[in-house]
Amino acid sequence: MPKALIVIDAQVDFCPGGRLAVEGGDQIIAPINDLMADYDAVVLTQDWHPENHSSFADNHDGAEPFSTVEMPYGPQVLWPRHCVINSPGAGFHPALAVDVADVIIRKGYRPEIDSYSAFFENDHQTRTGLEGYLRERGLMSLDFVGLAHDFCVAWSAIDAAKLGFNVGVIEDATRAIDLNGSKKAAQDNMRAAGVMLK
Ligand code: VGL
Ligand code: ZN
Repeated sequence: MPKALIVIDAQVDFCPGGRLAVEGGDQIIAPINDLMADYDAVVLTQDWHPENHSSFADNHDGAEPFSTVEMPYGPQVLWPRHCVINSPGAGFHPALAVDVADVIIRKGYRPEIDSYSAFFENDHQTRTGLEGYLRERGLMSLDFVGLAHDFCVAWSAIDAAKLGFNVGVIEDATRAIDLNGSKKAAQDNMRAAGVMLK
């Protein structure tokens, strides 16, 4: 079965020194590059937020980063400002092998809604178009890597499993934010959805 490697948000702001740094985030870049040759296609995602994005704590009066608010589409964690469109932090890690990517999916560019998953925005309804791209190319087996394990990687992998793809997560090539036990919860939710943790 043709298979794709989906590299989630391997961006400067999620690596040490970035605005929403994930511990050890830079350590996974070389392993991800090495994995690419084993796949029929490589997909990169890029978190890509406008200045007025509703997931930024500083766009909510008095809100602290890492607190949760209720949005029309459900609960939403408020993050430090990160991956602002065209800012250096929104760029891919400089060592990532971007040239070999078949397609780059941007997400989170609508001010009113966040998008952790590469397939659906956080309302679980608005589609990014990635499912159609993969199906048209017959890429029904997917392995996920990248940042962050417990948010964008997990949400993407769970959506892919629900959509009927054969899904794995290569955990050594991910790193977690681990907010209030979110890594363990993400692992439990992925297993329950039929995602293979490799
Ligand atoms: C992510 C929080 C906010 C991620 C993106 O890539 O996991 N997390 N935006
Ligand atoms: Zn984001």
